[in-house]
Amino acid sequence: MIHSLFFQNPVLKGSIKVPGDKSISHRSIMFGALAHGKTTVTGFLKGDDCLSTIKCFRSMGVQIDEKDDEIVIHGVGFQGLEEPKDVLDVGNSGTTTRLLLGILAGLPFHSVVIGDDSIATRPMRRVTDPLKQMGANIDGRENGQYTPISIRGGKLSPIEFVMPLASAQLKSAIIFAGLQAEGATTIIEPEKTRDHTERMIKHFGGSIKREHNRLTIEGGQQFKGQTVQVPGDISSAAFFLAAGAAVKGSELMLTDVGVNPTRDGMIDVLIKMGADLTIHTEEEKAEPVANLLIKSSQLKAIDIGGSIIPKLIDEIPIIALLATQANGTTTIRNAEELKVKETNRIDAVVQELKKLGADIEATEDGMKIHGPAPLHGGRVSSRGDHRIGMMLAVASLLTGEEVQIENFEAISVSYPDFLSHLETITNNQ
Ligand code: SPQ
Repeated sequence: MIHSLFFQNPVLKGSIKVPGDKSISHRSIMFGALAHGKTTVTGFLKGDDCLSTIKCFRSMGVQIDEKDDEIVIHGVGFQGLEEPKDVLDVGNSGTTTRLLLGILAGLPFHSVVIGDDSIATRPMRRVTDPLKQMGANIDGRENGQYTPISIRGGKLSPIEFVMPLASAQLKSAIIFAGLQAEGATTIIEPEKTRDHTERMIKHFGGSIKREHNRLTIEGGQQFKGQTVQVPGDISSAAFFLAAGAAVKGSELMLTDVGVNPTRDGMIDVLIKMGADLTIHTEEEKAEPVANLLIKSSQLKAIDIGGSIIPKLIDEIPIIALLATQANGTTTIRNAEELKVKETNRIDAVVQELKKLGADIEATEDGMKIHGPAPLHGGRVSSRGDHRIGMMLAVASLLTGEEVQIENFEAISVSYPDFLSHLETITNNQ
């Protein structure tokens, strides 16, 4: 589907409540299923990815009721999960794939995990290799690198695992396997990655120890059903934070946004770039939450790299767009993981933004963006990647011309209401 956007002299005003956090929504279903008793989730993201997670757990015999504003999971514990009668289809969701493999690794039945064409290109050996080392029987294309992946779980042994890359999905998969192993599993992260899995273990009555970047998890823990409140997704808010910062005369309030310190790199970047951002922190619950007020201002180029990268990895496409409007050259380094996301996000960002007039170049592990550059209309493509689609929609606000976006429907993976939210804050209807 091609979507045409045209905003003449837009000014963004108003308030938006972005949808629930995708990472937390996935984990709420998983922990709800693995706990005993009822879990009620509010603020759940009903995007395609999280709905895939629901479908997979229903296929393993878990009753999950979808109500208007809440999801109720009737948890069965690890041992209560049943062998699925059909393949487990994760759709476009890397998080579902990798975390699910960690859960399946310890379950005494056979299952096959498949996904869409994008999932079939995403590397899985990072997860399947250590899970095999722990005792799971796993196979897949290219020795377990790509889906379809078949798995017969088994008795797991704990390992001490030094993660070869900073990935919350890899860490979480090993945590789920560690919860089923006999004894203590240790995981050492090269950089701190999002810690929603660890927070949820504690929220569901379990324990996990952290000393610096070293995590220790005991096998055999039992979880009890809980109430989970999912905060707004900072990765979705990022599109409006960038739009509010870059579109002249704008003033936007984003309410109830999750500001977990392992996810808030976008806030640091905005502040360093000179954005006019005010943070009103709310009372801290299982996850910290804030209201964010953004006003437009002149932005300056910055260097982004090192330990901040895992805190803003999914925001790099929209940060790159923001950098096209900043004074000077912005450099993004240490972001080679972008090459194995829903698309190669380095190529996608550089090539699609160039079509709109950006002065941007790809580097080995990131990109360089020279600003400020006037953007113009044109025909671009999301390449089937939700974050590229939404970044290009925000870019259209800066062109004053028509921008046609191919495969725009990909945005439903994480933000089905994105367009209607964009329209409510623009003044050209
Ligand atoms: O689920 P998926 O497709 O991997 O989603 C993405 C995204 O942009 O929404 C990445 F493409 O987010 C990942 C994120 O990049 C979600 C995630 C998580 O919930 O644990 C962790 C990050 O991935 P990784 O590979 O660094 O662990």
